[in-house]
Amino acid sequence: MARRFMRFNRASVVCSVTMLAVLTAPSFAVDVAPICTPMGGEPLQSTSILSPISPPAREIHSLAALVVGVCAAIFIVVEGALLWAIIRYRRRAGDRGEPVQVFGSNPIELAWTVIPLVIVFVLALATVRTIKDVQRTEPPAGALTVDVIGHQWWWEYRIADEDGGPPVVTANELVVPVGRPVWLRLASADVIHSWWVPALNGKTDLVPGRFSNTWFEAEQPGTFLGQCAEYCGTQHANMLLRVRAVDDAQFESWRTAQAAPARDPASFAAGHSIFLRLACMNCHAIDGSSSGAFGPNLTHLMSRETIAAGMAPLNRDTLRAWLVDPQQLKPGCNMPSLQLTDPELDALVDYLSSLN
Ligand code: HEC
Ligand SMILES: [Cu+2]
Repeated sequence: MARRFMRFNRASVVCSVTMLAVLTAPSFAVDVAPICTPMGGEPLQSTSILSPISPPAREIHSLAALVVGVCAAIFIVVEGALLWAIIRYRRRAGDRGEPVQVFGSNPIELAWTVIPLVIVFVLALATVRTIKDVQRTEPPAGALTVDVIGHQWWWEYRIADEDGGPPVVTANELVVPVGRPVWLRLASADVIHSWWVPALNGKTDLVPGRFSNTWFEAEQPGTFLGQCAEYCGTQHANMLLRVRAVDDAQFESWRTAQAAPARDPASFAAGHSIFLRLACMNCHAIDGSSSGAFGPNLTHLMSRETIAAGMAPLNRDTLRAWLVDPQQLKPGCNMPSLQLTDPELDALVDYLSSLN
């Protein structure tokens, strides 16, 4: 009898330890394999929520640490008391009959009512405070305003011009100045998407028919990766995010280059005329040539590091492969194969890769 109880005790210890291990196994870091190292050679940041470099991301991280810490303390106290009781009061050889029966204890009842109440109250206050800071309703002072439009399966960015000029329009890769707040106004062109760059901020949904806001401030230079975080169709997993934080001077020169007119097509007349002759121009804008808005703006295509929302590094080879058949690289995406001939492909690639 006694030996059987000992065995039961050992089993419960093994059970508890296994449970502890499973429950605390790190399930935070969702790593997206970086397919392309940044142009500037700056560090490529991981997509872990454990390395925040922006105030809202840091606040979310601290709140998570507080909640996990409190829960871990509760777990240790409760599980410790349980183990202690199991071992201390186990049935020993010679024990006969029922142990002493105890009914009710005001101090204990009070303790396990009041302590959880206080804990819940503290966690609720900390959460409300974090939500208030993270979900601002007004842009932070001096913020750069950027409109983000989610499309199946790519991101459109419109960076406002403080001097009232037209916004800079680009796709998939956002460049921002280090140390300046960025105010995002998010909208969707089709279904619900979610903008999530874990190092910068929590997830913000882009809901058709309404605008949402969020903000971040990159405190270090770097390329920060993210991922659409709301299932939005076939290529949801390949709707990647890339935010490059650079110093003020680099940002201004990037912005000036993006605002400049597209490269004069004169020296690439063949490719340019194919672009205008085929359906390309209905879906894509190139300043001065076309204004399609269904697909990414190609005015300064080659200033980007990747193609098709982060799927592959952008270069002549991937560009050509994309034009041969977008469905090969990104099955189900909203660009059809236009069945181009080899000379047409060559001419188009020459023209498009001049757009820097
Ligand atoms: C029916 C609309 C449509 C037509 C026609 C079309 N495209 Fe696209 N294109 C898209 C969409 C949508 C994407 C974004 C695909 C994605 O990433 O999911 C895209 C992506 C691209 C990209 C990659 C852009 C980037 O930054 O990742 C290039 C380059 C491109 N198209 C060139 C062309 C050319 C050249 C033509 C004509 C031969 C053409 N497209 C015809 C809709 C179209
Ligand atoms: Cu999406």
